[in-house]
Amino acid sequence: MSIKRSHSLSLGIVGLPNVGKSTVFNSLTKMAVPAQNFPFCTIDKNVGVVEIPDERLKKMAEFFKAEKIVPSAMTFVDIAGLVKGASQGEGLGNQFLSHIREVDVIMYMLRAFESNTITHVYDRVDPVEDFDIVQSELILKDIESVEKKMGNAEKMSRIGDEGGKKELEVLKKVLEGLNKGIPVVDMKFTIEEEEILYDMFLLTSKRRLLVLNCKEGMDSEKVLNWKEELEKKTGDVVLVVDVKLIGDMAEMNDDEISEYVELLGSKPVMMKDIIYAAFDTLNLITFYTGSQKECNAWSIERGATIKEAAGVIHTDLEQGFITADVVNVEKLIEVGGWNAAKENGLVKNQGKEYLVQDGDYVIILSNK
Ligand SMILES: Nc1nc2c(ncn2[C@@H]2O[C@H](COP(=O)(O)OP(=O)(O)OP(=O)(O)O)[C@@H](O)[C@H]2O)c(=O)[nH]1
Ligand SMILES: [Mg+2]
Repeated sequence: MSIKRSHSLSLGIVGLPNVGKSTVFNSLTKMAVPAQNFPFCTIDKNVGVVEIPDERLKKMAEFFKAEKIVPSAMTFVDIAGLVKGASQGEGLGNQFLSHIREVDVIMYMLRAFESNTITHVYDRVDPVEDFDIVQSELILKDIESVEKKMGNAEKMSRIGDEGGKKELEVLKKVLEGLNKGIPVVDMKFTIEEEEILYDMFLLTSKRRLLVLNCKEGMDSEKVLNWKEELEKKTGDVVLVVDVKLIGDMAEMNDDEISEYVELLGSKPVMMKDIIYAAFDTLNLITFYTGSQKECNAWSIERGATIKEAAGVIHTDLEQGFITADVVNVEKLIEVGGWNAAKENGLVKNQGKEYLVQDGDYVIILSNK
């Protein structure tokens, strides 16, 4: 059995109240490109889809003079702030946790900025402890879900069901770890166990991305210490972001942004950097298809085969997969198109085991 390779990209934002979650979310709404296929569409107040900025796709579409451009998309989910005891129903957050069950990445928004006017629920600034509080709530919620599932798995295994037995074993292992305060993502599993876990949608089984919400002029040594401590604790990427600035920049046009960046003297982390970081956290790469009619960008996990990539485009293409012609999209444009790329020996014919590379432009031959 192979690992399921997700090609969708969705991110849920968690954190204490008043830390900047909605500020990030709202600035996304301003990234809308209404004429495109993936404008920011608000599915409901707290779910939005935005296209992934992609320079290669832009160049490719210009080259082909494409009538239609279809970028990869990323779904963002904003939930209400969590507080200690949220998993037991404290505060508002608990009821929204179910909204992030199915996301791929969880972004922890951690407040590092001080403010007299914006209340901190615990009256102090400590992003490291805040991370622990929020993660503990997710762990407690997972314990609840695992215990619920165990009842059913026990019944199944008692009547001799093999699947039930295996599930019960995994659940026991997970519960033991969770009870020690270990998030599922930091536990070790076999591929078979991972398969079973995949469908359980546990909150702490998701990859993490950490954002330290700082503000211009803060004590940079303090920020760096927090960043290092969090990196050590989690092994994850920790972005230092001025969320409020991102919010303000969402109101500016490109010229104003360039002017502002010049004024700052250094390039701040922008919304698209957060999107790319999420992309990297999931270990995704982008491949391309298309021509004059339509240019598409697709995302898939690094290490996927061309046959699996075909399945991202259409299940029929995967089932009927015969072979694929592959060339790096930038080289394709550089040499002046398909025929020139072929003449220059840049197009390689690949079988189903070929591992897709970031930036591959592919033409798939399928008998379905
Ligand atoms: N000074 C400062 N204020 C910020 C920053 N980020 C957000 N804020 C302000 O903090 C307040 C709360 O921000 P939100 O983005 O609504 O916070 P939230 O995490 O969504 O809060 P809940 O939805 O209540 O959980 C707003 O008034 C923001 O303008 C920041 O980096 N610096
Ligand atoms: Mg909010």
